Amino acid sequence: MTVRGRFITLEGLEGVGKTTNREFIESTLVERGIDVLVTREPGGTDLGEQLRHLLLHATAPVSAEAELMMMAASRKQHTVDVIEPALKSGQWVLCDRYADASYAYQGGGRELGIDVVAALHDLLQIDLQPDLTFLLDMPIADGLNRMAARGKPDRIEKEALAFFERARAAYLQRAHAQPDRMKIVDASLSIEAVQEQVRTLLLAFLERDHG
Ligand code: Z5A
Repeated sequence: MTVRGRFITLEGLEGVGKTTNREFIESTLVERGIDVLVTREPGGTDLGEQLRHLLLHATAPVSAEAELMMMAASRKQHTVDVIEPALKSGQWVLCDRYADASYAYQGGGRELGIDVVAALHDLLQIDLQPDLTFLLDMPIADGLNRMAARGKPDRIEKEALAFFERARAAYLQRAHAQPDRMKIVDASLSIEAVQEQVRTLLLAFLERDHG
C-alpha cells in the first residue's frame, strides 16, 4: 500500500525568506531520498496562476471579500488537481503559503475575521491540514526593507503598515493555538541562522514521522 505523502507549508509576511528557505527545505528532503513537489499559493495550477496575476496586479478595486474568494478559488483548484493527488501517490508537497495565509491576510489584515475565512473554507470543503508549517516571523519593517531592494511593490505589498501588523498578529495567534503543527522561526537572523532553526525543526519532524 502506498504511504500518503506529507504536506509542509511555509508562511510569513513579505521578505521573511520563504523562497530562500523553500529551496533549503526541498534540498534537505531530497538529500534524504524524499520525492517532493514544490508549489505555491495563490497559484500552483493554470487557473491559480491566472488568479495570482489578477490578485497581485489588478488595477480595478478589489473588495476584501472578492480577494478572499479568489484566494479560495485558487486553493480549491490547487488542492483537488495538484496537492491531494500528489499526497495520495506518496509524494511530499512543499507549498509556499496555504490556508493560514487567508486567516492572516484576509481574516486579520483585511479584518474579515477568522469565522468568515473558516466558513468559506468549510463551504468549499477545503479541509486539508498541513502536517508541518514553518511560520517565518520578524519585525514588519525589516521584511519590507528586504523587499524594497527588490523593486516595485505589488497590489498587496502597497498596503499600510497597520495591515501587516494585523496579519502578523493573526499568524502568531494561529501558531500559538496550534503549536504542534505550526512552528515559529525567528526570520530576523542571518540566512545561516534561520536555516539552522528550520533544519532542526525539519529533522525533529522527520524523526517523529518515521518513528
Ligand atoms: N496572500 C493572501 O493575501 N492570502 C492568501 O491566502 C495567500 C496569499 C495564499 C503573494 O505572496 C501575496 O498573496 C502575498 C500574500 C498574499 N502578499 N503580499 N504582500 P508571495 O508568497 O508570492 O509573495 P511574498 O510574501 O511577497 O513573498 P516573496 O516576495 O517571495 O518573499 P519571501 O519568499 O518571503 O522572501 P525571499 O524572496 O526568500 O527573500 C526576500 C529577500 O531577502 C531576498 O533578497 C533574500 O535573499 C533576502 N533574505 C532572505 N532571508 C534573509 C535573511 N535571513 N537575512 C537577510 N536577507 C535575507
